[in-house]
Amino acid sequence: MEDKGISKDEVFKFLRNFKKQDMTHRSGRILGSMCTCPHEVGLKAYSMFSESNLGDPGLFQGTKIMEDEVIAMLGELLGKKDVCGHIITGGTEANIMAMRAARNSFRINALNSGERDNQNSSKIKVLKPSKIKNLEIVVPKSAHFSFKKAADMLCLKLREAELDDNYCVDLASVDSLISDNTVAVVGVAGTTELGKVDAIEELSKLCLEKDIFLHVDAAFGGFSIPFLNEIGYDLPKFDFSLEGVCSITIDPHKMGLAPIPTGGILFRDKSYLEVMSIETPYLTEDRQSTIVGTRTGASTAATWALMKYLGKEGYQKVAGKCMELTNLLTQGIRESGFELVTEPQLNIVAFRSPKMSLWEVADKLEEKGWAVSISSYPQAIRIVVMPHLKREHIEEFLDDLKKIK
Ligand code: 0PR
Repeated sequence: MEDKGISKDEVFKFLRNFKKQDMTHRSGRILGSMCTCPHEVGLKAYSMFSESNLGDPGLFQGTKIMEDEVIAMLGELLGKKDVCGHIITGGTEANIMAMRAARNSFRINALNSGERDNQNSSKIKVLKPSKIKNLEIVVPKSAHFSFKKAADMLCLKLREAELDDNYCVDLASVDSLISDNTVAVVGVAGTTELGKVDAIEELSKLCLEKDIFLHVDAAFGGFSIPFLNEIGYDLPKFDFSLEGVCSITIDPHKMGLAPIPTGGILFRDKSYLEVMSIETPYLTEDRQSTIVGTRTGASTAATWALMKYLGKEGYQKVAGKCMELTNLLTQGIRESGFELVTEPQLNIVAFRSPKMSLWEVADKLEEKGWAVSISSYPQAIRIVVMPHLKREHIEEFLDDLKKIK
């Protein structure tokens, strides 16, 4: 850092130079990202609330009201209006919070000799972590790597369930991995690599029967599946209408068009937040359940503004358009002599060449200026058809694909 500052003009000249080196979603060249161009209405709301800190909500009561309203709107979208939760940084933080809530409530239940009490917060005790050891979570092999972080941070053993022929979690495999030490089972509604929706209804039955916390990671699918079903798609149930579902991750910064970072975590009832709450002696609220302390209210304002502005109709159009382009892409991929590894359920397409290696295809696409990503299981070129992609981008990509064949 220099002793004396430089002029504003100089600062912004430097910034523009850095910016030039970044890719933009708007260019249509980013094909492997789950993020997209934030909507202008969200950006405006975001900048209006850049000083609000939901870590100390008493100081920002208007923002807190908005957070409660956003959580209620998200809950309603996902089958239960009276849910609890927070707007946080993204899917990783949401999944870590869900695993923390599951672990802590498991411990409390175990300490209370197995009795589940979700209503009465006065029964919550100070926990002695050393008392209960070797706790585990069962996640599909397709689950996002954030569960590995959660397991590491929370000292949980990660048990990975196999997938079926459609790359959804295999229920028999989940069942076989459940033990007396299982604190949570995870299902995914929109897997990171292939956009698959697990059989959450079946997982819900299993978890109810075995009295295990079920978390649904709908970071990607949460902002599209409900809207697609409203316009005639037939995607499986995955939300709080299924009694066994205890928590859901839903990310406004993915299909919700909100600025980065905006994630969402919802819990069926407030006891799950209470089991994570820590005393905060000098703040305006005496307990806090989130992982981070200082937490922007700008993400909340952006999500509130977008949900109000776009309404269901707006989000139906966004999700519907992405699916139309997904169909155009899959058709073109087949016609160009490439193979889809599976039929897309959402707006993610994975394919490979019958002749060239994966890396050869990826390199050739990169040479032509396309930023694709590679899925690990099964290995394939992966394209996420996000709202920043337009018909002309898909057509241009398909032209290039034909050329490299
Ligand atoms: N759950 C699921 C199902 C996800 O797909 C992701 C991220 C997460 C949780 C974690 O969310 P955060 O990254 O918000 O914490 N999925 C993308 C991925 O890892 C995120 C991403 C976005 C990656 C843009 C690259 C990129 O350019 O692939």
